[in-house]
Amino acid sequence: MAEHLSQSELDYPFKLLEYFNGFRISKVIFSACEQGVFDLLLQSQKPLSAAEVARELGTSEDGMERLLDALVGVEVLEVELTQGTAYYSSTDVANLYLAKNSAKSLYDMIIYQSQTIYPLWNNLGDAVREGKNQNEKTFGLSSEDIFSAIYRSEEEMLKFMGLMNSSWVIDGHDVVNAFDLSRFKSIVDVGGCSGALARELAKAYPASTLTVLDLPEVIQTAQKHFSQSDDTIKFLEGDFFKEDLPAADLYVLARIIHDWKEEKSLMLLRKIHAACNSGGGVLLVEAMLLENHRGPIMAQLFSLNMLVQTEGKEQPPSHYTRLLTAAGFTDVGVCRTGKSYDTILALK
Ligand code: SAM
Ligand code: ASE
Repeated sequence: MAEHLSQSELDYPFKLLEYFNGFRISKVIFSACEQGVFDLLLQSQKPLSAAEVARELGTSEDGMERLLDALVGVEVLEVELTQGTAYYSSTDVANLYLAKNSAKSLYDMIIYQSQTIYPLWNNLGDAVREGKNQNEKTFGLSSEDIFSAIYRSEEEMLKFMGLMNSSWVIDGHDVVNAFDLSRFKSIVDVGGCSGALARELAKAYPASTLTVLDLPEVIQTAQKHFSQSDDTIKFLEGDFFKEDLPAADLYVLARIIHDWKEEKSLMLLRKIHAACNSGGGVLLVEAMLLENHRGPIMAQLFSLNMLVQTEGKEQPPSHYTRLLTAAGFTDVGVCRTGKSYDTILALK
């Protein structure tokens, strides 16, 4: 698709057209994941025709052929012709990231994007007009209590936790190694959800103890559905707005501050500062905007996502630095990873 980009957009708006069609490409990948196309192609070990894929997955042959052709069009699948029949196979990237049970699967991220984010973004125009989230219009739920909307059913809680979990498959390593955290012997991941980031921290810092603090139902679901046989991390039920926090050397706040209005974020940071051991600190993990807000495009899009789903927004490092300083932290250091999530370390 990008082969025409050297030509002027004024002669023919190739780039604009590609962007308009972005939602179609998203849905092609989402539907293929949901139908199990990538899992089937991985298992089969040999290229399959559209008729074979359709038969195995119980779909129409015509619909499946068009879907497979579009996946070849975006280079997620490959195709070869044998005696006039097209045979489809996966690429290494699809096998690694799109198959459900692969080591680096983003399947759970895709399911949440398809089934929750996509309907919310259908109301993006209203979100922009009203300046508030669209939980009420999209799902019939109060827009005030954002996590009771996000966790509106057991199934939704599992899907959201799956989304949170899958991010750290691709971003965990860079985030936990952005700063040397080995001097912090007790680490609490505040709002740590399924425990995925805490597991990455435990791997990188085996001499530190890792505790995941989250709402009681989230902790119970994490233990039931996301625990691993070799887990060294601990879980703690609590409400970080209503209850005292445990003492620790380091508090990790990953994708927490961006959920809330400034006064709530500041209250939480002050509480963390009060509970923190001396010489300790706090590590923020967020998709940070550039200071002039001109990128990265992922952070700009995530900020719109925060608008449709929460009460927060994405921010540049100077905003977080100001909050951390107001809460009493010093020695604020920023590390950009160059990927989706950046980090800030501040000390007490
Ligand atoms: N830190 C995780 C990550 O980045 O993958 C999860 C981030 S998620 C956007 C926000 C987390 O905060 C959820 O796990 C949610 O359950 C938790 N949370 C929200 N309100 C909370 C509260 N009042 N007390 C404790 N945890 C809370
Ligand atoms: C939150 C993060 C997310 C709250 C709601 C969310 C994400 C999706 N919904 O703290 C993850 C990052 N954003 C996107 C668009 O995937």
